[in-house]
Amino acid sequence: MTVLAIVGATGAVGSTMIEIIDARETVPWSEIRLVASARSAGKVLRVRGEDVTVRLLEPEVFDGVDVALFDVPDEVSAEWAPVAAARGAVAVDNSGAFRMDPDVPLVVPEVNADEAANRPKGIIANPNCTTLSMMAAMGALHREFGLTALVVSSYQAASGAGQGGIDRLQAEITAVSGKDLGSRSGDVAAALAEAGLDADSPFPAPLALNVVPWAGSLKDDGWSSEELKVRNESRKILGIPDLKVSATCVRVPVVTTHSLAVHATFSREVTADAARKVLGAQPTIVLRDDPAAGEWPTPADAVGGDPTVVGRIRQALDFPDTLELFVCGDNLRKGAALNTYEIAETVAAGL
Ligand code: 11C
Repeated sequence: MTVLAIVGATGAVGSTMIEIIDARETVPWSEIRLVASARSAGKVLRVRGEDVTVRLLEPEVFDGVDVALFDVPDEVSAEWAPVAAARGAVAVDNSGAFRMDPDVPLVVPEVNADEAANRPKGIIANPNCTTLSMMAAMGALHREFGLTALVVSSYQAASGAGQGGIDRLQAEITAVSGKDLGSRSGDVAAALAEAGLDADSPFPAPLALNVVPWAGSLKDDGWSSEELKVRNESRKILGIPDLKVSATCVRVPVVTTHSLAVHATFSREVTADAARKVLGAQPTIVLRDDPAAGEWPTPADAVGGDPTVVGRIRQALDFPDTLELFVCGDNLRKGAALNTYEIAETVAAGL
């Protein structure tokens, strides 16, 4: 008997997790237990062709569980992942609660799978979706060329803010569609106000027909929490404590798939062709890199799929040993549910 629990099973990432599990030819679990807060407990969801009733989050729900996946807010994970671990489960947590804890490994299986075995607290953390979207590519390039610095701009999808973000973007698009918006973005705000959408957004500015240079909460010196996560988590996953990282995180009106423009500097000589060879050999990456043929990565190419899509690979003209590249990864799949589930499969293989 190997039992999997999914805590937060009814959210945007939880639903994607169930899709991923449904699509697997085989799973190592004899039981899959769905768990949620009182608001969703009692719902019935289909998992691998069977009806499963969502159970309430309470300590006993973890009895007999081998691996418990958490996709819930930080404060819920902070309280409940240790409860699951104390009851004998390995908790795999997709919140920010434990990522920088030195006793909790932060795992991307194709980069540092070995670290999943070293879990003194019985907890393994899954990275932030923005960081994750570039880790398959950065891990492969780092192994070959020795990464020393990253300058990153993100183009983050609305679903990074969960179902509320998806719903909000959809409502904004509906509000502006069919309107004559003229040539001024102020007209977008007017259209949203007319539709009663001038408050209660998960985003700090209109997202339809706009870009918003903000994700997360305000930290010291004007940095956003998301930008600091990209820096700290990249260092930990890649095992480069002094990696130089500077990130600007931007929200764009895309429903799902985060994109990143990456400026990556290496300690060893690198060419665009050599990078293409390395990335092309990485099974979890798809290269779309032929601008002459109109081939480059876009969120539409990556969404709904497992691989990270990479392209626009160029040797920087004025920076030695530096590449420019563009990366797209489905933030609900590799950025969240898929990587979390891959960690669970890694753990199950060692049980
Ligand atoms: C976003 N990346 O797009 C964030 C969501 O640390 O897990 C995920 C936040 C996190 O808004």
